[in-house]
Amino acid sequence: MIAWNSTPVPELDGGQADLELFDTGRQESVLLPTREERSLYVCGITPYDATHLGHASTYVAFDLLNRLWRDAGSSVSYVQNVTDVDDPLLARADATGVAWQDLAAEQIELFREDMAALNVLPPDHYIGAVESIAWIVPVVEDLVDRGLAYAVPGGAGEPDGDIYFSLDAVASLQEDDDARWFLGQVSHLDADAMLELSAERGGDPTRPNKHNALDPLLWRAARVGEPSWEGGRLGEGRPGWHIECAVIAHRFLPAPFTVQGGGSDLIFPHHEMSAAHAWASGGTPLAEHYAHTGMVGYDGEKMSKSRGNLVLVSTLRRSGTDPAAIRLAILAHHYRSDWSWTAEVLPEALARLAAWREAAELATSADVGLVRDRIREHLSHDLDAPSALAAVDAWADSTRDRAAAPAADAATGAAAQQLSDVLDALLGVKLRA
Ligand code: 5CA
Ligand code: ZN
Repeated sequence: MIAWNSTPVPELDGGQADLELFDTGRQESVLLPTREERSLYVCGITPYDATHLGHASTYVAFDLLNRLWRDAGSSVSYVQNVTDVDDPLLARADATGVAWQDLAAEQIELFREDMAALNVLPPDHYIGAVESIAWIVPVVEDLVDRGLAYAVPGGAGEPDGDIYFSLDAVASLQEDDDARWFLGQVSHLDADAMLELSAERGGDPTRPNKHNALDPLLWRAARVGEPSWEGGRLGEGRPGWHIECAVIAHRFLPAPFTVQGGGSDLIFPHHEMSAAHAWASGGTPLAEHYAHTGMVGYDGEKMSKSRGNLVLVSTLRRSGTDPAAIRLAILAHHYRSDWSWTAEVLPEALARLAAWREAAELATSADVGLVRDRIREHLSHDLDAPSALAAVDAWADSTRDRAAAPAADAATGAAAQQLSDVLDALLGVKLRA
């Protein structure tokens, strides 16, 4: 499907040093040297709720990574999916009496508008689950043929033919002393924690007749009242969630690609299982590194439709909030921290944006290089946006003081433009419309 539009990213002088990034799989920061080519997959939305601040914060975080790599001269291949058919989407469509396709189309369009407004660079490939079914089917068939997936018998209202991935069969393919894949290599959770999270996040650990309670669904046989597609030897049905991302990433990116990204709610089971699927079907790791964003809440609570506390990007936009301020509000929090949207967050961001706009008009060409280098430096330390913002604040304060003094350097309009180019290219914050 089509992604969204973006304005060209200004090109800056100089290059970026190596990037240090926290890798969930390795449980430590890793150094990513500058390379000609980098590749990124960020798990996209399930389009049943318009973009809330949590979603926005995740996509803005990986947008920083994308921008930093581009700034370093790397060419970045970026892929994002849209889970445009899945249980939560179908449930919401049923509950609200809309066709699931209409709900998805409407929410995807809103997401595109939100991303464009927030100056998030679009992926090169924006791929829906529905459009990837034809690529998923042969992968699942192959897993079944190789004894790595199995059908669970129906009964209790369930049809025959749901296909599950066998974690134990895949584990037994590994040489003991040379295990290149193991369950837990992304999340490092113990079995009890995995069972708990599997039940919470779309798995079905208590379903009878599974070989291992944690085995994830690969293919869901057709049910009355649910959409389904031709599945070759699998029969009519629709794909499971984790195989969607594994197959889309494999089709459009190198194996392994550089960074798999998403919110921390995706570490387990989603990224753990996608990694397992990729390994079992392609014989290579899914990604070199896994990066996860913290969860954004509202006043200390989880943000959710049922609590009625979703803060939507589209609502803020419609009320006239400058999207650059929304972006700054997000960037004021480190991407790995869990944080809450509170009454203070937006006023602080608006004040910062106004201060930066004022200071930019007074910028000299010496300021441009200084601000650029400080932002690069902070972002190269695990995308430390809050420190980058503090550095720009310090520059803005000193610029205001300097302008008040009689011996102020002459500011030029060209420097003001260059300074806003720096903030746009590296932070995605547009001072000028
Ligand atoms: N379609 C799947 C991924 S394949 C999905 O998780 N969709 S989602 O709409 O629920 O979330 C979209 C993205 O936003 C995911 O990367 C998810 O981890 C992230 N996300 C969801 N809620 C929050 C939140 N409260 N804070 C930060 N990120 C969030
Ligand atoms: Zn995903």
